[in-house]
Amino acid sequence: MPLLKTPRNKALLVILRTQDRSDVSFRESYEELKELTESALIRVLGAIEGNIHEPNPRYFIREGKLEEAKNRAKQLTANVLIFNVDLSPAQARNIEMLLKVHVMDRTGLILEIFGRRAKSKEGKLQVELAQLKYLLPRLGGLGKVMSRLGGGIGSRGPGEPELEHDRRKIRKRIQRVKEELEKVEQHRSLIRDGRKKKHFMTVAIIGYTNAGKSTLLNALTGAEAYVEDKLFATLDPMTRAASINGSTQVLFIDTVGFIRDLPHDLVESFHATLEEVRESDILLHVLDASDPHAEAQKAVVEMVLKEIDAANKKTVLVLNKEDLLDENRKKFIGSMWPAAVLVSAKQKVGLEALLERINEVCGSRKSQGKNNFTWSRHATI
Ligand SMILES: Nc1nc2c(ncn2[C@@H]2O[C@H](COP(=O)(O)OP(=O)(O)OP(=O)(O)O)[C@@H](O)[C@H]2O)c(=O)[nH]1
Ligand SMILES: [Mg+2]
Repeated sequence: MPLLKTPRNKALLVILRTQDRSDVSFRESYEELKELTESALIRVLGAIEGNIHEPNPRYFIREGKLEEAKNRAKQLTANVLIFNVDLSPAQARNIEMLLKVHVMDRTGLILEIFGRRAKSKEGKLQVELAQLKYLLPRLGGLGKVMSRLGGGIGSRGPGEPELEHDRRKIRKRIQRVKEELEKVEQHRSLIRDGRKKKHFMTVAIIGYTNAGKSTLLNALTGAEAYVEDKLFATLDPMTRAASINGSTQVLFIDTVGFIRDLPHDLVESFHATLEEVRESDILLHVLDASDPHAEAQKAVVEMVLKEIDAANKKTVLVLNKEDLLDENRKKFIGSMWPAAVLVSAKQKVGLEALLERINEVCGSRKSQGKNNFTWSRHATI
């Protein structure tokens, strides 16, 4: 059976430590890749690890590691190797050819999750653009990461004329998707102008994936945004209103989560969504305070904000999942981030203090003190 048609639902993870990411431990990489893999609904059967001093141009890993991967995959009956690094299109192709097993890299895996999650027209277009850009240089391998996309693109054999035909088709489609996305952006920009005229305050909820952004949106506004203990549960931004002190109308915008080492192309594809972040009055940076890697995750989010020109916005740091913290951890994070607001979005704890802080930071209305501070969900807009 050609590899293209075989399933990719049982994975052997290949965890590599490279020179430029020597700060990330095997354990951390393994846990992240496992979560990503499971979020893509692929089962993890096992993992192998290796240190890479200098990537092999042909296969990224050396012969010995290839042999080990082959044997473990066979022994576990894995049908896909998932790498925690990004491979060049040729490297992925070469490994597939040699080992006769599907190969996915970290970006391919993230795109796979995005593809499953996007629901709105805009979300789907953004994901399709990212997938097409990823797919273009990868045509010609045995397995096509996104073969189900683009109306059968890549479903034929790897002959050169056919490949050229597919490439042309993809380039055309990229152009079309970009044009459609431009229309979406224009539409969004009109909506934003309308909000500005009505003096709404817009608050973008941003943060690392799985930090609890959608849970917080739901808690603050009574919305019913999709919440799940998986990475990238949210792909489509949702906007909901609440009012503070009966008058200040606030629009909260939920956004796609960030993750470290997101390829630039991928960030670019979410331009329309990220524009909402850039144009908002204030950012709520939600951090999972119970995660041992919270500090590193905060740094990643700040880096992405820089990349999208939103680093200088007024920001309130929200330390979420308070209910999971013991007293020691609370003290520790309290001293580390004294200006942050501690909440539990799930238990709806600390929300009034958070809204008061938002009100203060925006300076739109003088805070009236805790006792007579009110907010209502589902404000009419
Ligand atoms: N214990 C606890 N769990 C929480 C809290 N807030 C969110 N969670 C859980 O964390 C997981 C992720 O929550 P989401 O709201 O989907 O997180 P998100 O930041 O929107 O995630 P993405 O959309 O995937 O980026 C879910 O299982 C939530 O139930 C909290 O305050 N306490
Ligand atoms: Mg979410």
